[in-house]
Amino acid sequence: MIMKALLVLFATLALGHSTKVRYDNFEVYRIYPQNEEQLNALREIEGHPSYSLWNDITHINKNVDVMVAPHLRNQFRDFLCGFNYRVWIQDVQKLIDAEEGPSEKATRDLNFRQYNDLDTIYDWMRNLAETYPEVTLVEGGRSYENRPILGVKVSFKPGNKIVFLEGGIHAREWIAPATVTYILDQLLTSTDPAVRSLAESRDWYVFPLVNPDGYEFSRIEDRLWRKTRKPYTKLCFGADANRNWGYHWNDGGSTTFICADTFAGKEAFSEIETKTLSEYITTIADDLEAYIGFHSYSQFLLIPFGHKGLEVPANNKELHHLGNVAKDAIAKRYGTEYVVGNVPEVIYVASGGSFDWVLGTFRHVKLAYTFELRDQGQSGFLLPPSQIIPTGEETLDGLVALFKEYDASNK
Ligand code: 0X9
Ligand code: ZN
Repeated sequence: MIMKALLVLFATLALGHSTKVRYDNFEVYRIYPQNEEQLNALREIEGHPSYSLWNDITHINKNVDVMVAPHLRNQFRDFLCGFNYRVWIQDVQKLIDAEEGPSEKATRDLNFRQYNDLDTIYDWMRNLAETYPEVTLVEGGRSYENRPILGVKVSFKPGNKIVFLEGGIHAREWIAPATVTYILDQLLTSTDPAVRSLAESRDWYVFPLVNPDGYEFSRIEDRLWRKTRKPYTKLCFGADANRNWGYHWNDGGSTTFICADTFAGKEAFSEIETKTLSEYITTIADDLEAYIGFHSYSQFLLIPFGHKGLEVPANNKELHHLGNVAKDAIAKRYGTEYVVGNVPEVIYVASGGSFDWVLGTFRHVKLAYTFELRDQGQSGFLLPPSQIIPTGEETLDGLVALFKEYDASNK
């Protein structure tokens, strides 16, 4: 988006020579709008080239997180006069730097104390396929820059239904691929009987990085990149890969403004990533029981649908019940609090998401969820790597409980 392009330009110029975007002294404000007037004033930020919204402006008393460049600090604080707000993150770059430990390449064991790059994750997956007879490597599609969308199929026995795990559709949400790989690792190696029984009861199709170009770009160039990477103009790249799917495409909560972070694409499936992945999903759809996507941040467990008009799944009540079972299991381990509900009621209208298309197209799919993983904004997209394992543990607890309850009530 223009906003992003200008921010990037500013941040790059500030550094002088390197091409990597820096966010030194960028602040994130958490603002609580208290009336309609304040909500409308905040909406001005949405279209403003120099501010970056980290979440959406929805309703009164719902926090809005805004990243502000240092040269705009005084102007922005003047604007905030009369608002209820806090400086939530004081220096975005500091959090980015804190994420980068000494990076270790691994093929046998993935290091879950760091965020791994694409090659490391893909090498590890290839290695799993060579190590475990239950694991097969699958290609779910291709990216604009011609990377594979790599997945693994884990199958302990024939005749199982399929659970699809999707991570990394939004590039900057690094905890998503980290959590998906953690869960995959546990499905293969855990000796906990509850995890073993879950692992063996389904076939798992696990795709940690469905937006590989975006992920690499967020590692190498701009940590806060969200979209895919196809060039649309000289300044604006990519579409929101979670607004580009073909069920109620561009029907609320997305835009046709090319430069925006929620750009829906030129048409449904205009992005090769969503097109090829949707074609792949179609080939396994007959046996698909569950489609679960992983994002960050906010600690929400979301239920379809995201488009305008409040359509809900046929088994909406069951999805809420199972979601609440997962929520309780998650809270049990470290006290992490989730909110469960349909997309528009919990966050905002957002159409063209992957799980909307999966459920809208394949009505026999029983379970569709999106996890918005840790945290609640303390670090936002820049979750410290020390939280990868706890996030993985609690999220797996949630899945174990959810499927156990589902199986008990569907005997
Ligand atoms: O806006 C999104 O795509 C997700 N939130 S995020 O902050 N990670 O960008 C919510 C996705 C859920 N909505 C639909 N799938 N419709
Ligand atoms: Zn996301």
